[in-house]
Amino acid sequence: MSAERESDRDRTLEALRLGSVEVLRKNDAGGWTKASPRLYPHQWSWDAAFIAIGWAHVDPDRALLELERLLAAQWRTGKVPHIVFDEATPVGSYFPDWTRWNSTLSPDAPVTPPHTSGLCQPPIHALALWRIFEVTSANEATTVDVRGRLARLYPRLLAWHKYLCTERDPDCSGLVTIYHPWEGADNSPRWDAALAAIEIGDLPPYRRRDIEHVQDPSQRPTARDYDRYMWLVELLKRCRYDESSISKDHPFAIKDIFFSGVLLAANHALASIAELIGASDEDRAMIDAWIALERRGLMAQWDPTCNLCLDYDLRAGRSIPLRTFAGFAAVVAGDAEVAAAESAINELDSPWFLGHPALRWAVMPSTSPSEPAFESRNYWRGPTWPIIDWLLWRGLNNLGRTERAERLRLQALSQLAEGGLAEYFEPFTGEALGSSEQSWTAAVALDWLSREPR
Ligand code: 9WN
Repeated sequence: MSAERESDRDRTLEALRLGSVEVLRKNDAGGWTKASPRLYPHQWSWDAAFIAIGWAHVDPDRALLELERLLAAQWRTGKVPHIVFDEATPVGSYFPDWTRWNSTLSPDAPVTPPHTSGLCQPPIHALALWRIFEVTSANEATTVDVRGRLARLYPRLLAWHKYLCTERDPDCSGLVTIYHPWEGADNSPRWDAALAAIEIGDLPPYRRRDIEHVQDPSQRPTARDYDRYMWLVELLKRCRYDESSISKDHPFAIKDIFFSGVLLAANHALASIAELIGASDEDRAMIDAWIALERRGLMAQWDPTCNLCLDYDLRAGRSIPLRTFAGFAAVVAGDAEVAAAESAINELDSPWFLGHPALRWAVMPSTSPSEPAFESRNYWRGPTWPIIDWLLWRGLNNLGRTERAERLRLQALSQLAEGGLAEYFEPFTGEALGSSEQSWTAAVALDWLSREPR
């Protein structure tokens, strides 16, 4: 690269870094960060974990606070709720608000305020805490007692993973069951058949807020999908969010392969944290057993035709044969003992995915452009999501594929430098879609930028 192009690139990346810090600061609500300024004005679970990774590069104390606040809202079952609502934000700014969730119907919900939703999201938290430890260990100037705070958070983190490995996997399949599309990737075509089979009963009226913020409805879930999302919430409330009733009767119950791949990665991070803080041998043996089970779970869902792992619909009794980002669960898991990871890496650059000739950037489309269900602008049905690229990048590095990971990092950064810090992007044009100033996008940008050679 010529010296001139190199300094152009340096300037572009520095502008991206400053812009990312600005987004986190702007969305900082004091101890926690809004997922985005208008569309998502509360604390979301997996957003908070990515956001903490971003804060680790700016303010490690703030990074830990983010997760301390989230984990303080943990349910008695160990569940970490997918939304912790901000009391200061007017009810009605986001729908469904806490009154609609009414999660205090459950004896397991935490003391309010703050109010929470009744679902959960992929467990990025241990990955984030371990990343905070790595970032701060490399910085001699850090005065924050990261190890002490990890030790204090550890029981909650362990309870969270235990919840996922038991309540969400009562049959010990090594795979996590989700009960709502909001626990995974909202309107992904992965859920289409399961949602279509749901009969909606007496659904109380509601007013969506998301399409008031994102005014192009083609970027958001359809009214038909939304009715089903809301009906599933009504059913969860009817059984007071009781785990065993949900597991038995809830009409939407899917072994989510992506969630499961994240959990395997997170259990490795939890094992590292357990070692760091000197957790008991019993705990460490339990985490190792979860890891062993999850490796088998991912392999059981390996599909040699797609070269990917597939979700499994428990109610329909069948796998969901679709090519989406979720199929790369074994790569996300970053565990070399899962043989599926190698095959999936070979699939990464196929024309179904990053080798598709029309992509603006070689980053992961949420659904393969060659799938009939693909829609280039619609949320999880096609657009690219930087946090998904971050998880793939991390997994590739853990699998020793550092050169492939680096190419992905560079493409992902180029997308952000050109398109901005949006929620998601149109794969063929790179156009920014959804919310602008999305906190977790800024956060992964900061982590990627920290890997720039100095
Ligand atoms: C519902 C906050 C969240 C993300 C989800 C994303 C979207 C919410 C919504 O925004 O979901 O939880 O209202 O559409 O799908 O992954 O955590 O960024």
